Amino acid sequence: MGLRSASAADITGTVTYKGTPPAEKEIDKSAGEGCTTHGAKGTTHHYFVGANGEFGNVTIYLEGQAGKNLSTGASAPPVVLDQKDCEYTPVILAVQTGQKLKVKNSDPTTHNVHVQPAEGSGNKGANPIQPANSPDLSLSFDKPEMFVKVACDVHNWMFAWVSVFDHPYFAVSAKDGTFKISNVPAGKYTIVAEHRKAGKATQQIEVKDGGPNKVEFVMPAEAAKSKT
Ligand SMILES: [Cu+2]
Repeated sequence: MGLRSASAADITGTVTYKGTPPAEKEIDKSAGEGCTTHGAKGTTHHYFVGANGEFGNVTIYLEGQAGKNLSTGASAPPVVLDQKDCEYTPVILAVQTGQKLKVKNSDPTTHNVHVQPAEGSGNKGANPIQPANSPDLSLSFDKPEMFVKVACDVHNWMFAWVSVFDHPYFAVSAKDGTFKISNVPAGKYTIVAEHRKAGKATQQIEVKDGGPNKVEFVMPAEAAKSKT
């Protein structure tokens, strides 16, 4: 870790989707052997929006923390990506540089895990094959990058996106739209909520010892700007 101020606190908050999200596309898994234990029909999972707009799977992070050598990824517990019924669970993940991404195959079929960083990102691509009942794969990333694409070439509907940070100040919102970024040194920050389709929303926050340090995001960002 780099230098830390003496006091630190958690940032908690919620993300709400305002309006009706675009409909998901249907996917047909019937061509995939071992994919249909729970039915052949699926959908894309771009928007995780609850009945009251609770917006899950949004990546939230503090801006301006990159390049400060703050990553604790080497000692952080692994983040798990499972493959179940030929779908990724979860589809949105976030890790630190050097943190293990453990990939499981819970299916009775073969997947490959095609990791596709953007060109020039500094992250290496990979495409390991993972037959049924094979050991978990362990992947990691060297450089910060938003939404590294992970796909399966056997099942062309399988996608997951992994964001990589070189600091620990990020979270992915849960199904109920809540998130928590732990142990943030006291101070002023720009906090960003980013979603692959709904864009970015930013806010300023001053983190104080003893809190409450709450942030409420409304997305898409246009809706946030126009809210009264
Ligand atoms: Cu697959």
